[in-house]
Amino acid sequence: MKIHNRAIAGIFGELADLLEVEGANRFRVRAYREASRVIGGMSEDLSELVESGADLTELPNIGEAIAKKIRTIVETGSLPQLTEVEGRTPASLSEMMKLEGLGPQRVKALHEQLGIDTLDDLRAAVEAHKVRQLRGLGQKTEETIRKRLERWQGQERRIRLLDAEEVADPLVRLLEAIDGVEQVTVAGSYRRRRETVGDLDILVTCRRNTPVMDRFVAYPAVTKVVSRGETRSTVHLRSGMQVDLRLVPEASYGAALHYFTGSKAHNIAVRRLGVKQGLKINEYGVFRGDEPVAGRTEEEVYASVDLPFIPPELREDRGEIEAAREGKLPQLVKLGDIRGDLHAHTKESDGHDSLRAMAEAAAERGYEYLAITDHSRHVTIAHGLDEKRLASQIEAIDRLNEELAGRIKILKGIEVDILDDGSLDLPDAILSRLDLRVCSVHSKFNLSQERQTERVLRAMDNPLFNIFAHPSGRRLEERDAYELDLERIMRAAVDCGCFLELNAQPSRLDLTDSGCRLAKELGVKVAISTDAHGAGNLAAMRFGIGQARRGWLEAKDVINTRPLEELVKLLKRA
Ligand code: DGT
Ligand code: CA
Ligand code: CA
Ligand code: ZN
Repeated sequence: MKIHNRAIAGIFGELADLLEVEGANRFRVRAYREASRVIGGMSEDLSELVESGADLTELPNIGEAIAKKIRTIVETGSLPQLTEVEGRTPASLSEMMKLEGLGPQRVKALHEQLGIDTLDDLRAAVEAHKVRQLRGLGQKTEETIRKRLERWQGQERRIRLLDAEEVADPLVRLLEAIDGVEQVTVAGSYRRRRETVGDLDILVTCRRNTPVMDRFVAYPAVTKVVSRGETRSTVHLRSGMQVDLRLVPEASYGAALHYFTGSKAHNIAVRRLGVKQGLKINEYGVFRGDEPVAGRTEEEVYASVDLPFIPPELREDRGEIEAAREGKLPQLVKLGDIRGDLHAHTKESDGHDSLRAMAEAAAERGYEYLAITDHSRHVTIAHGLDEKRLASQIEAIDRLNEELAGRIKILKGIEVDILDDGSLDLPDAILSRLDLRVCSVHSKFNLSQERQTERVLRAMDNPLFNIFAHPSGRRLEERDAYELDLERIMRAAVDCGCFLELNAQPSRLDLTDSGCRLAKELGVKVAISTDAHGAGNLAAMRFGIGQARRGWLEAKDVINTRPLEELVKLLKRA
């Protein structure tokens, strides 16, 4: 496993922030911040570039000194300079900087002029109206800070699955590298592929006297050791994430994995089945009296209550146990079932890569087809395409298809805006020259449910409408879904032969899991699409697959598991 670009960018960003609080040379601070920005926006994988020995100074704004730091990060997973500054600054200052609206400048002023080091200090200063007295802050900022403090405290903080992966990957890699460690598994909501996770639950099996706990609490990203024991420890990481680590004996591994994968509701239901058969099921094993009867594998645990293995994504006590008992578990869709991606952008609108680069990347993933669906003209900030530009893209795709014949088929598409009145943003004449139209709402999110639903239904009346993209418009932890009667939309989609998108971007993931289930129940087929804005981003498909599995979808429920010929037929409504 390798360190992701975003994690590397995060390290430079953190370094810039902390140095700025310290009052370091502003050119240095700017250089690190710039590096963070460049790395965050790159589509190539930086770890791979380092491993292939590429010259990193060819990247914009990356000089020799920063290139060297990048290599250190890729090789060791951390950066000594950051660890050093972190050692000099209280961890609570970094925590304070994560509060929206409080950048390094403000944290520095609060720290130097009011001696504020923690969120608690900050709260006290806000209460005492001291913050408004600082130069450049004032009463309004103080009020904003108060509100944000309240929100910060009130809500259960969850992080998106992608961010959790980026925290988990290097940690798992470090644990696996310890001599004597056998298995490392991230259980909990992470393994169930929930769209957000509260904390990480890691299970480790190892030989006797392996110093797992020592190494775990000494991990450089740990900011606080909450508890430390022989078989269980809990820490907080710099990212704000809590991690629980448990050492479990081989003989209990399956039982522990089952228990800590959850969900709690699923566990309770399984335990209840056990009780009926005179069995006690817990994280140590399955017992009849004091006699252990199972526990080494999860399959054993399920078999002890006469159930087949239930995939983690289904374990929410939403009918999976009944289905398992009746032999009616769904054959969940897998990444390997996917034959292509039906929503992707290029540089023509707001993507980062060329048509050719996107095509190559899709071919490398083994796809049979890729639909290019840039934005339409209404989305001006994304340089949406008008008729003329779309016409030349159509020609470019035709030429590329001749060249790539036999490797991959590029489908001509568009992500066309659904306008306020339910019409589509481009004339039928040009839309009808395309292989498919992905349609979406990018404006007027605040309409009433009735009007928003009517707007989409009207758009679906156009026989050129194929796929309703990111059908809720939400952004996880950022923007709520708009009001929409999804069930009505789905019923109409069945009638007119349209499809709904499950957008695989880790901050979107709409349809939700229950949305997928509703779609299946009503008979609407789903397109799992990445909406990739760069070649590397096609890999987001795994998040869509996770969500689809949570929604009980099978390959037959998903249109982009179909061979090209079948797909093309599905896309012809009339
Ligand atoms: P999260 O972290 O909020 O995203 O969700 P989970 O599911 O990872 O929950 P977490 O971390 O509190 O606990 C991990 C698993 O441990 C959970 O999925 C099931 C199991 N577990 C925790 N507490 C209980 C409990 O009181 N009873 C049972 N049966 N299982 C529990
Ligand atoms: Ca958890
Ligand atoms: Ca936990
Ligand atoms: Zn898009």
